[in-house]
Amino acid sequence: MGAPWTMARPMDLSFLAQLGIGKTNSGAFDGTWRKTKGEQLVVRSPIDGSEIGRVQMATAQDYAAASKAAHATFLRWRELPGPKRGEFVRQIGVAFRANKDLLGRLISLEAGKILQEGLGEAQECVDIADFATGLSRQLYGLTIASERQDHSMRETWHPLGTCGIITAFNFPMAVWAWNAMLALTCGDSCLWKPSLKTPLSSIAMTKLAAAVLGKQWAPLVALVIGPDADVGSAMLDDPLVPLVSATGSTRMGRIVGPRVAQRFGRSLLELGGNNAIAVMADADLDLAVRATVFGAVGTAGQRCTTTRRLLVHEQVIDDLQARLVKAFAQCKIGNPLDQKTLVGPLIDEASAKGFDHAVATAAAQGGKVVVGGKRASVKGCKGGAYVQPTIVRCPSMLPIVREETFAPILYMLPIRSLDEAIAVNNDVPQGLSSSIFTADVRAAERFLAATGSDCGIANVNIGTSGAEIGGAFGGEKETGGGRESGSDSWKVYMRRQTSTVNWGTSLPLAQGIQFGD
Ligand code: UN1
Repeated sequence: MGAPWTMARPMDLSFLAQLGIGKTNSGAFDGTWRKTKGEQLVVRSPIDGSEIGRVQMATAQDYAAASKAAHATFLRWRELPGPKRGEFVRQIGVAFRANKDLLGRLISLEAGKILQEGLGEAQECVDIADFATGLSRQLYGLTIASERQDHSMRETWHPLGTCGIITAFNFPMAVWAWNAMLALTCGDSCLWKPSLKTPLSSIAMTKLAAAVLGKQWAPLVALVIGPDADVGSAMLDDPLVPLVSATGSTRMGRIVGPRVAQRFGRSLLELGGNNAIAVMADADLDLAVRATVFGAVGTAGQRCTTTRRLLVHEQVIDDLQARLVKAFAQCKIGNPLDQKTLVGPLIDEASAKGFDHAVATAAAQGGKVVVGGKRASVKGCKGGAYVQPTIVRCPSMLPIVREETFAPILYMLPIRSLDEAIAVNNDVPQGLSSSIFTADVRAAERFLAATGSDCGIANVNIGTSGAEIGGAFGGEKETGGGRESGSDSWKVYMRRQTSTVNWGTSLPLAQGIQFGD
């Protein structure tokens, strides 16, 4: 792995064929690849803007066919015992594992993240398949003490139906895998609407999973690549889709949540983050620097969990700033397939404009750019949108700091106490990830307490990004409240049933009610 994929032939596309991707690809899978009649989508690599493939997009008709097939297959799939479903999921994980290098490279090519992070994302797909395999034997319910004589009460979990999965460009494979592997184990079918910026990743994953599932079960991993107005809209209103799991912007979530609720569907929302690291005066600054660089600069600042705010005790802020300025300036910006690169391109020019706008706005509002702040040009990658990792020193929470800009901009603010760190951490509309660097166990525990961070993820002495799949992933407030991946997140993919059984010979009523006797 590695060597042949470096700068020598960075845009060698021949490996795509090994993932079943051709020059022109169908944008809808309902068990077979449909002859779609939608517009043709030209897929470009953010690395240099060059074309890497085409997709004939799905129409509303293709959507309906995929939804129907997914639902029909669900009706049979739900009858299979959980561990039998888990065996399919295990084999899908084996396929991910066997193709990890190719998948990592495709992520790098299509989403622009550096190869190491592309491989990390492919590994996340393997990990969640392993997790879901084990889960298939652990879809536990409860037995509950009944108040009535000779009665037993229990709670069981049953398959729900088709799970609609809407994913963003920044995790073009893993977010689907988090949802799909759990959904399949839980006895559901899946219907995936990927970002139009990363359709080839979705085709590759669907082909791998469908090959394992075989003809009989392949519609469980249905796919529709098409515009929001056609296929996205159809999914939100589709009564055959009881759960829509959507990852993306808060703006998107504001549309998805109410639309799905309108028909009493369930939605699982993973929306914007505005994640802070608090660095206390007693923190290990070496650790804090490393965690901050990975959190702010990794994936070119395009993770939901990216560190966007650094809240630093005034006693150490100048020291930390000097170290970070040095570290940021040393991050190599370049082609993400080059092993030395730490910062790849932003997804597109619109994102780079967002970066320019945020930097200019921060400066206008009283922030000072202490490193970065400009576009970068990368040799051989003229068509890509590259920017410098940037730190803006802010006197306080400027208005722009409340907004999520999907780019490597870190706002650095002084704080004077733990209480202030917590208050500033919580003083944004979003609530995804947070962390504190301190050697003081009291401060750490206070940050994690009910009166501490209000985020779905709160860490100590590690950064805000790079969560493991074993935990429940998601956040509060404008982040949307959803939880996916590990822990008991699987419960949202199932329906809960409470059953009371009378094994006696009389009919006592609950609450001791006497009715007519
Ligand atoms: C996202 O940015 O949408 O914790 C998800 C992380 C990754 C997932 C990020 N495991 O950074």
